[in-house]
Amino acid sequence: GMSRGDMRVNYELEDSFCYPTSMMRIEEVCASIVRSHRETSQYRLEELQALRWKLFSREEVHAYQSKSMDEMWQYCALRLTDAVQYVVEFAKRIPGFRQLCQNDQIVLLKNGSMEVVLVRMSRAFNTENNTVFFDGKFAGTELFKSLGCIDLITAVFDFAHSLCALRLTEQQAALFSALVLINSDRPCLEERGRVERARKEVELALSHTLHRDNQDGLIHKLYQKVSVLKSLCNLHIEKLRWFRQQNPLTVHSLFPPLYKELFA
Ligand code: MHQ
Repeated sequence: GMSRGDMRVNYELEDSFCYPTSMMRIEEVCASIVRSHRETSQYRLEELQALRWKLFSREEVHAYQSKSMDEMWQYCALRLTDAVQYVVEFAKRIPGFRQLCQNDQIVLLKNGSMEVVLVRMSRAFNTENNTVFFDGKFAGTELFKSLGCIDLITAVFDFAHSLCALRLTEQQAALFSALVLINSDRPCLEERGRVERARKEVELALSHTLHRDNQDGLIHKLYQKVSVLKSLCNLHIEKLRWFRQQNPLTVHSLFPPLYKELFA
């Protein structure tokens, strides 16, 4: 006769017939992107939550403000490059990204890694006092004064604030990060069709997750953020050009190679 075990197998088969294969595929895409995000998030959310009231003292802020522009740019470029490296690792762990040709992977990272860093910034942001986790403690905009581009810093902080207001879950943030990265509108893609298909899957995964979370309305708010991200990254590159005009040797010999490759 038939044992209970066989019955269970039959039920599982039946279950999978009820779902269209594409739905199982979407669940898989969701799970792998969320896992990639979790494994490469640099800081865990609980870690950041526990530290959110650890602020720099007045003296420490003053020490950062007294650094030369040169020194502060070098330091921030280093911190930013660390963060970018985690984003590169995130990308490499997404199946839909890994399957693209090397040229297109590089194009997507060149155009999107800073955008993903800015999405990730909202995890490390405390909206109650407008501070971000930087170098072990929480810092306000004034700490970055010596960079000489407070307009960029203010815009970046405003963005983090507005993204925090959406109160994304880690899963939603992971899928939004993948959406920002896998963008088939980037110039110089060799296999645009494949990037489009990979993007469609991420879009489905994101809308599926938002639907399940009863937050379908978030999708258009997230798409609005994409254009802000692009303008922030352009502003960052513009500021870097401005800095390089004054300190070409610093950029040339003291900035991390990956930073130069991506932004200079
Ligand atoms: C990441 C952790 C993280 C690390 C570094 C002018 C210039 C070179 C940069 C943080 C702009 C200055 C960055 C360091 C400023 C906007 C940069 C400098 C999430 C992102 C986060 C918090 C970065 C956010 C942006 C910062 C503060 O897991």
